[in-house]
Amino acid sequence: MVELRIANIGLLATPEGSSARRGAGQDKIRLVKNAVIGVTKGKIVYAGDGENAPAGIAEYDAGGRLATPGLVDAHTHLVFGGFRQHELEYKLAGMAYLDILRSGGGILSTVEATRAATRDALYNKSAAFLDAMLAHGTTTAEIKSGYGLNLETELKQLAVINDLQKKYSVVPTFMGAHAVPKEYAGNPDAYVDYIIEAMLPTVAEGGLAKYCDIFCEKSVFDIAQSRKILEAARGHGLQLKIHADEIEPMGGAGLAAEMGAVSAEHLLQASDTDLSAMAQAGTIAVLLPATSFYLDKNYARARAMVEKSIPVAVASDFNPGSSPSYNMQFVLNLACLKLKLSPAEALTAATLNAAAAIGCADTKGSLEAGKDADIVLWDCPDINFLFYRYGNNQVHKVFKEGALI
Ligand code: IZC
Ligand code: ZN
Repeated sequence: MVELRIANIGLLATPEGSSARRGAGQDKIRLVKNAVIGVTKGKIVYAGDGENAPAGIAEYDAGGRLATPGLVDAHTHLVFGGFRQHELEYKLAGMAYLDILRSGGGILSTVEATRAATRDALYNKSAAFLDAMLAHGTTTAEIKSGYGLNLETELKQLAVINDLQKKYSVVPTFMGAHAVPKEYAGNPDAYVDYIIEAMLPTVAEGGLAKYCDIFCEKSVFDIAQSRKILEAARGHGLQLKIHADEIEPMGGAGLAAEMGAVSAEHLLQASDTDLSAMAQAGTIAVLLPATSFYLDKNYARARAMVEKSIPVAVASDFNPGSSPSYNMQFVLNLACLKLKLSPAEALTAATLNAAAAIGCADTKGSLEAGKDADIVLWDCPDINFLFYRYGNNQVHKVFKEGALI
């Protein structure tokens, strides 16, 4: 007898396992028609055919709909002050993302707004985003700091993320190396030292972050500065992520492999050699196609990555500049149409592989006994339908640890 039976699931679609799937394995998902999911104490205790399903104390009728694992958004910058709608006109006038940043705007304008915001205001705004994300099928998200760029505000952002953790399933990443703040303009090495001497020890001692990330990009942080920060972070027991080879080819993907980073993100310009190094090291590629769309860039070479046996995840990159949307359904449309992932590969990318990229594949990312009951029922008959339609919210209902949202 289970506490809750989610019955009459037309099709259950899920990757399987507790670690990232790669190569041909990324395309292999389990499909069960006329399925039932049994839930007790927020955990899945049964996921399979209706005939052999256990009885339940309560029953929810899925109405023949598609069930998948809750989506996992493995890369967001969702705690921020203000927005950047004024940049739309700069973009239309032909100004590039990095030019806006070099002129003191972009990330740096969000830094000003985030420094000025109270912790409560940041919490309320972020909680509203997470509620809206749940309504769009995202049940777990990674969140980066990086709009403080001084100790006080980085700690404020991380405190907000840690507060959100009490109510939402979120994973905190420290990203003090997101840009060089105006206080250190023209002197990035001094800012790198400040991160290493003043920020990292406090963040690590407070247990405020699981990962350390860095924006390794032309005119932001170069390879030597990135290596220095990541080595220091690793020394403090943080795991590593890198914004690598997004706009200019920098060799960040190779650095991710060399440093044993859990993941490398973006990767539009990553070289074949560096991709092979990632495959060898088991580095997860976190691809952000909504950012390619929004910056009007090319798309990462996802097919080459799958062929090289790199586990591929996708994420929204939700932030006020280069990706002002948290909608993972749109990310999945792009994963199929632009990254050329099959629907099954795309589902794996947004669930199990994304969970692995943020260290929670043991509890999230698939519909299997023992995992958290984070389940989305879609107004769709199958995953082709889910990924072929776009622009409308196709969520019917979301269960978070067994509770109907
Ligand atoms: O606020 O522009 N790419 N960091 C690196 C971002 C985008 C966030 C932003
Ligand atoms: Zn990012």
